[in-house]
Amino acid sequence: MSRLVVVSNRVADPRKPAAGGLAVALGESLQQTGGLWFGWSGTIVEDGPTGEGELHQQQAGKVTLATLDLSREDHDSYYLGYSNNVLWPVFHDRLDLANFDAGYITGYRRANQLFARKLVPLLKEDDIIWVHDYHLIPLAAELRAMGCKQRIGFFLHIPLPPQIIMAAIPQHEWLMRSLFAYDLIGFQAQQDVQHFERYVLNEARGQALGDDMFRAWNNTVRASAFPIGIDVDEFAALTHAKEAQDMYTTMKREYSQRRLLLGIDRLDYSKGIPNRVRAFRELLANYPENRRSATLIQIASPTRETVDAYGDIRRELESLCGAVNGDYGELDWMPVRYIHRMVARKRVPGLCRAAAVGLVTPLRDGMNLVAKEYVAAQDPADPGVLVLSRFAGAAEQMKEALLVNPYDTHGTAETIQQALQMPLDERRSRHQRLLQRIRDQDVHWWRKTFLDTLKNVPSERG
Ligand code: ADQ
Repeated sequence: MSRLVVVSNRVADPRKPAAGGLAVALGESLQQTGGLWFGWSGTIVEDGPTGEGELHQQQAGKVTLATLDLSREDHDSYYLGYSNNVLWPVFHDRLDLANFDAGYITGYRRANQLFARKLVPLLKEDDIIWVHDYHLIPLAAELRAMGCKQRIGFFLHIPLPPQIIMAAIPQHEWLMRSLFAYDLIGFQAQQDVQHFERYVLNEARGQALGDDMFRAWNNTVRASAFPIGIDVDEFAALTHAKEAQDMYTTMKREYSQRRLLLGIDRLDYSKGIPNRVRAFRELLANYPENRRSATLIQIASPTRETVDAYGDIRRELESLCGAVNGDYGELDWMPVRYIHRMVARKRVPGLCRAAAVGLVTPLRDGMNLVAKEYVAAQDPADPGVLVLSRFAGAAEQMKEALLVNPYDTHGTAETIQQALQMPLDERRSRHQRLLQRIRDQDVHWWRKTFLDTLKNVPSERG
């Protein structure tokens, strides 16, 4: 069995539950094959030389974790700059928030070259390499330039934008050409594959060969959708564990007279949280019977706070929540509870189960795992209703949710009202079908399908 090598910006010890579902899922294959997980250590060396970094190796069971320090300049241009100020906003259709500083691309390339240079000596001839996410798009091209012939797959966790938006990135052609150094590109949704196809046909003047095979720049690659899932069984077990049960009981007691609506996100502009609060406000305005009853709990954990756009969204949200509470709140009822913190993973299922409505309304999202977690946590006998943005990758799979356009405040408010009013038998039948789908295509299915496809994809590189 070939050894699996995973490369991602950050690395986690797959044996620790805090590592999260993805790490645990990748960890399974890494353990089975005595694999290697390679990435940034999280350490920034303040006065370190650019393009250099110390490599650390440690064992986590059968898995080797190899991590690399980054100099301040590499970190700022590769991670904060190009990854989070160019690729993240543009890939989420937010050209207005992109900063095409010319220095960023140099650092992005330099860091990818550094990753490749440090990885090559650790590789074996028949390794299977799986690279994750937008930080590392050019990694395979750098590895190929250093002579690597191994099979290399890439999974993009965020959306691929339409051709016309992609074309706004000054280095778009270089980025897309870099993708052709992989043997397999995995996207979250069919729509991302369509965006890729349009780019290849119209911008690169390449060809679609059928069976998800594409040819451009004298290379052939397979590009398919592999919607990422959650570990449904693990999440169900968490739901029945003490912490989640306690959370559920507390919420049910505290809000016994109320209907809970829940949002759980990183505080990112792609997640559409202000739009959600505006829709909630409209619900209270248009359907007064929800006053003193409907309560929105919005948990928004801090993220990337050194990037300007994140400070802006925080201020906007605080002011919106304050205004709704000021306008509609009563001495014994606050319409919005906004918490700018991470909640402990073990408590998430209990919170989800206590909520009559799960609000997952991003303006754009690669997949959105909270949508799947909300469904997995419900009591099948009396499940809550998922209100889901049509712009989340999850919407392609989760058609039985109530799909909304989060830009349409009025329409979203109407749909939330529909969710609050939905009869029990309809809630049950929608939930049953959603649960079946997320069970059939869970995170283990995702990992296995991607890796099986990567092993079998025709490769010109031997
Ligand atoms: P993220 O944008 O981070 O990831 P998402 O899928 O929504 O997104 O959530 C990841 C996990 O973080 C979930 O397990 C969720 O429960 C947890 N989480 C989020 N906010 C939290 C909070 N405030 N407190 C506690 N836990 C919280 C990217 C892409 C997504 C894609 C994932 C996986 O942007 O579209 O689904 O990768 O590929």
